[in-house]
Amino acid sequence: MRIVVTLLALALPASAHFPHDSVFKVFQFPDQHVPTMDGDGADWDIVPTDYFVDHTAYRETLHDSTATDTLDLHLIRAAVGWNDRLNRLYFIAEVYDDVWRFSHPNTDSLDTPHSRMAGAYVHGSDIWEIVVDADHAGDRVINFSEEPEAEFRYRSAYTQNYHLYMPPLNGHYWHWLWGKALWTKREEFSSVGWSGQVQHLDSGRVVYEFYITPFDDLHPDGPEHSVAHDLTENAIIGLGWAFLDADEQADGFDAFWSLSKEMKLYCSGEYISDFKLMPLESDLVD
Ligand SMILES: [Ca+2]
Ligand SMILES: [Ca+2]
Ligand SMILES: [Ca+2]
Ligand SMILES: [Ca+2]
Repeated sequence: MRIVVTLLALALPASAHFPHDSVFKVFQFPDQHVPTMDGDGADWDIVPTDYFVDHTAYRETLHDSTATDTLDLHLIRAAVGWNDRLNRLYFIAEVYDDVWRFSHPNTDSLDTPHSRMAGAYVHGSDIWEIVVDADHAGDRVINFSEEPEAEFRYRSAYTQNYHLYMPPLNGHYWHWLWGKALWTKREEFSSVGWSGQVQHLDSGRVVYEFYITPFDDLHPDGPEHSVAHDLTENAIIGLGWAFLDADEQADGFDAFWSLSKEMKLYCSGEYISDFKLMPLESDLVD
């Protein structure tokens, strides 16, 4: 199985990325300035403005539009950083939405292998979807095999797809990895913090921070069976994200705002963007 997967990966053009003419920057946090996941963006004040993207960077791929209505969804700013020692990617977004959806009655069945594989209850909530292909191999997220055991083994193994509920669903359930590696929720591998005076179905502004650990091979059986990606200065990684705005429906989304401007970023590293792991900014060098 592994040989087949490798050949499939090699068949993909490693240079494929979207937009073709862009390389986004990943800010390097020095050890003494690693941000705290608390929904307070003050620890991102050291990040220069050219590391942030605003709402003009996205394309709405469900209706094929770049026309933004900031009264409907305003992607005020978002950025990503990294830290060499902790080997993590850190994210922040500030978003205004006219209708936040983050309550769902079927919580008991959400955090299970079945729901993660079947995609049950995924949509109908506001979601920040993150796709990471850290070794930049163009690896796919899903569709490895028609044989369930093999498919379950390799989903998100080489390119990870995270669905982050924004705010956390029912106040606590914050992310859903598209695969069976449920152990990535442990704090050594991922964490979240957010702030915002918002109620379900009301409008408002949210600040959302989280970190994840990138993997070159993510195994459902645990970290001892997996290969973490070693983030290295000046390397290009594959990274993409999209904001899924659910306003009207409890089981679907109304808009899919993609940073790569591709909707298929959800399923493959072919459709995500290039990001460079930047050196320390000169004013932060000891
Ligand atoms: Ca913070
Ligand atoms: Ca909206
Ligand atoms: Ca990969
Ligand atoms: Ca919404």
